[in-house]
Parts: sequence; structure tokens; C-alpha cells
Amino acid sequence: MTVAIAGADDPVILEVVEQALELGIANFLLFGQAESISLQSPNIRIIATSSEQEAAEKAAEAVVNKEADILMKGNLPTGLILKTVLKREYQLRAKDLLSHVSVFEIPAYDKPLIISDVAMNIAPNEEEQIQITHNAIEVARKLGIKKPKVAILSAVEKENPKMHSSVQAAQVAAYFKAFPDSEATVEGPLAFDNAISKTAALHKNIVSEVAGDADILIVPTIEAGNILYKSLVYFAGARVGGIIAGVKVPVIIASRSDSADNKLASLILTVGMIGK
Ligand code: COD
Repeated sequence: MTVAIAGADDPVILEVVEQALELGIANFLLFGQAESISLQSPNIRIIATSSEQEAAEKAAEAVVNKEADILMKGNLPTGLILKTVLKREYQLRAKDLLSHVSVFEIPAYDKPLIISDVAMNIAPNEEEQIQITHNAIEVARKLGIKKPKVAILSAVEKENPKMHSSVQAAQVAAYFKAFPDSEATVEGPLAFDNAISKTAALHKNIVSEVAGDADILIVPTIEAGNILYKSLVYFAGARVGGIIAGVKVPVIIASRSDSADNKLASLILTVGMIGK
């Protein structure tokens, strides 16, 4: 595998590259300010760029031209790499809607937990939330979860016409229920606690296959998702890997403040999913 990193001039990213080289999982094309990239290895090539925009475009072109297999965001804004991936001339879109999917390993939860969309779609409407759910299910299945249990989150488990996210969650769940043979069980609205805690679900008398045992949480907005993501990392000791789903090539988007460990997790997650 060859990974093109846009904005590789960053100590944390270089630590990730070093660790990945030690593990022998990838070769790298490093795009960024060459004077700040001190690594030397036969398995890396440094391509000097003079702006963040140029780094994003050159790295994207490397995957478009098949010089690299994976595109990874380094030290540049998330919006910039997302806008670059969306450029029509690159023809990187495989689905109508691209979305961010993060996979968590949380000490207090007994299995991986997928959360989407915490970093790309800002305030998805019903149709977009359905596509976000499809994309997350596809990732879960690639990770070996045969029939993922999906909770469409709100702040409550009953529809409240005054709370838009609860109404939309019910509509998204109804859409999936119309296909009973589908590859996932989707329910909503569910509040965070009754999606992931059997005790909380029992307490509220929620009888559901998903409640208390979710594999996937679909959040109503980027703000809710981003705050949940960062709470899990900072307060719950979670490890996380993040990718963009719906693109023809794997795209890794970890937050700039993520640790080297979490960025390496994103890379390992992506390499593991290729070809599945
Ligand atoms: N999937 C497919 N196509 C899309 C998507 C998507 N998710 N988003 C936009 N498009 C298409 C539109 O249909 C249009 O054709 C074109 O792309 C441009 O659309 P705009 O003008 O809405 O898109 P942009 O380029 O202004 O913004 C797209 C972003 C993804 C950059 C934007 O939604 C964004 O800023 N998201 C939040 C990113 C962020 O700040 N994350 C931080 C958390 S760490």
C-alpha cells in the first residue's frame, strides 16, 4: 500500500509514518513543507509543496493517478481536504453522498462502536441521514459485523414534534423497516444512554433489538457527533479511527488534535478494509 499524506509536515504525522514503516504496513508519499520533514527511508518520497491547498491537491492527484492507494489528511484543515476530494474533475465520488465514519474502541463498551457523521455532513436532512446510515452499515459489514444494530440518535426515545431530530430519526428508522430483509436492524429515535446501555434501556421499558447493544450510532448533527467523539477520546480513554465512506479510494480523516496512536489506528483500519 502507498499512502499519500497531504500536509505531512507535522511531528505527530511523522511519528505515525515512522510507526507504520516499523510495522511494514505501507509506503508513503509525503506532501508538505520539505524542510519540516526530517524522515529518511527508502519507503518514503517527499514532495515539496508551498501551500496547504497545493499539498491537498497534489496528494489527491496521486491517488487519482494511482501512484498511491490511500489519501490521508495530515496537518491541514478538514474542510480543505473534503473540498478537494469532492472536486468533480477528480471523479473520486462513488456514492451520491460522502460521509465520515469513525470506529471507536471504548474501554467501557464490549465491542467496537461506529459513529457517523462527526466530521463531514453538517446538518443532514432525512435523505442524507439515510445515506449516512447506509455508508456506516457498509463499513460495519466490511469490519465483519454481519447484521449491524443501528441507533438513530436524538435526545429522547419517543418522537416529539418539537424536537426535529427525534422526528427525523423515526422517519429514517421507518425507511429501513420497510426493507425487513436488509443487512442491518435500524431503530430510532433512541437517546444515547438507551442505545448503548441495557440497564438504561430496561429502565425505560424499551423493548428493542438495538437498545443497549448498538454497533452504530447515527448522530443528528456534526456538532452533536463531534462533541460525542471528543468526549469519548478525552474522558473515556477511547481509541478511534476515522475514514470517509462513499469514495472510490480510501480517505483517512483524523482530527488534527488526535494522537499518533489514533492516527495509526485510522491507517490500520483502512489498510485492513481494502479489498473487502
Ligand atoms: N457528499 C457528496 N457531495 C457533496 C457533499 C457530500 N457530503 N457535500 C457537498 N457535496 C457536493 C455538493 O453537492 C456540491 O456539488 C459540491 O459538493 C459543493 O457543495 P458545497 O458548496 O455545499 O460544499 P463545500 O465544498 O462548501 O463544503 C463541503 C464540506 C464537506 C467542506 C462542508 O460540508 C464542511 O465544511 N463540512 C464540515 C467539515 C468540518 O469542518 N469538519 C470539522 C470537524 S473535525
